[in-house]
Amino acid sequence: MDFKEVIIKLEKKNPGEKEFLQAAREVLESIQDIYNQNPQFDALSLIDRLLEPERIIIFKVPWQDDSGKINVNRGYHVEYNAALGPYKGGLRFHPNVNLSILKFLAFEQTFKNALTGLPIGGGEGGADFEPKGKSNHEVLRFCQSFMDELYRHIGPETDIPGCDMGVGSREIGYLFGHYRRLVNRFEGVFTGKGTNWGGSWIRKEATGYGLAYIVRKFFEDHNDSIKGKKVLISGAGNVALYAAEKIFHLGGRVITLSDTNGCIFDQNGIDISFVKEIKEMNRGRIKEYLNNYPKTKYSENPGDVWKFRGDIALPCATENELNLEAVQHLLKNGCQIIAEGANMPATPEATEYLLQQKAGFIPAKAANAGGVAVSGLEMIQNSMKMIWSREDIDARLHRIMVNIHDTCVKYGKEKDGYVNYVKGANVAAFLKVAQAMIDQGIM
Ligand code: NDP
Ligand code: 2IT
Repeated sequence: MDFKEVIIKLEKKNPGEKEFLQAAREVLESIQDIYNQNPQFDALSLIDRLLEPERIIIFKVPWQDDSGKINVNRGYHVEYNAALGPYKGGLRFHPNVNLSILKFLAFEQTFKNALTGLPIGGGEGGADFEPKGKSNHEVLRFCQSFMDELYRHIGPETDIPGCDMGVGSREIGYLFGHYRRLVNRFEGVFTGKGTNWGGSWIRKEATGYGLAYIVRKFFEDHNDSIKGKKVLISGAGNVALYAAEKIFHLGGRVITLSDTNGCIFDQNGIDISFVKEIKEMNRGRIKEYLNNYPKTKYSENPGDVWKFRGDIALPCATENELNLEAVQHLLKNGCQIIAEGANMPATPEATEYLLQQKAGFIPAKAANAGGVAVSGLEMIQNSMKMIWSREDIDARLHRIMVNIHDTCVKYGKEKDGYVNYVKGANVAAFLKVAQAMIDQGIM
């Protein structure tokens, strides 16, 4: 099977869906060999079936702002593939949300979830709504209107949304509260819930902590450690902050963070607790860091993060934030590993260059799987009506990340010893999803 033809067909069928096509091309490139070595895959048209989401819902979300004006946003829910379990993935509220972005996220999520080893399929939803700058009441009204439609499509055994950009504990609370009221049932239909009403310990921290754990395992395999390493991180949201916190616990020094307005650089190490206060508690701007640390360098270009010298680079902001020039800079400056906290932060050219250079590079579906893994653990706890301890969840998260790392090594190690984590992650996940689809008949 020539995958060039598959790509041409996919482009025709999904015109203009830049991000979805980008994510699909990367996976196709990795799995082409294994696909062709197993003729049963093609005999069963597996690739065509995998490239089509099972269901997409698009709906209107009207809501009233504080001035009384009625606004209309567009809501989406992409139920990509449930061969391994109910649809599971985040909800994203961001002004640039469109079908292509949510399809790319749901497609990636299907493979990522397979790597966790938990019984979860892949999905993603969201809306082109900007929570930034809105009052709590406006966010509440938006979430209620969004849920007025979404509640029909989700359920603890069907589809369980969780956090992504612009959706954190506040939004999950508002969404869950309205769902509960609409269906008159208290059930584990969301993850990322408050720990006093069914949420799991460590879910908030899980993506960032998991990212640090997989990087630690990478260094252990090279008889090295995170201790004393300089770490460049982009973003200052959920993923970035908890990656920074765990890196600090493990003895690394986080020297950059960013938001959409700019980035900060402190050679001596950033005070993570203060950034948490600015971003998590006050929903402020990263620039406010200078109020307490006036000597910190600030640039109005968030992309400047990659110009500094660091041993580890963790892009944790958004897709396509790390381009070819940035990775060339990083490698020239001696960066030993780039691990993706965000989904698809490296552009295709950057990814290609990193693999050509045989650089240490762990792609998102392996590196940031800790978040959805703990979401999976939250679902298990909810269905057992039990709460596991913080220590227990942390240990399970750690085991899952080490296992994902080793799975990538198993499927991605090349003859010269270089580990192509992109290939490893894609092949391992594909084989798992493909087998489940074959077992279940034609779907
Ligand atoms: P948040 O909304 O909590 O934070 C996003 C952060 O990134 C904000 O600080 C935002 O700045 C910043 N940002 C966004 N775009 C840019 C940009 N172009 N340049 C610089 N900074 C930018 O989102 P999350 O931390 O939850 O998500 C970040 C990434 O991680 C996304 O790709 C998401 O899909 C992925 N992810 C999230 C998981 C989760 O559980 N939350 C799990 C796995 C992956 P500002 O404050 O100015 O908006
Ligand atoms: O990209 C991701 O893995 C997430 N946004 C987490 C989704 C979830 O359901 O916890």
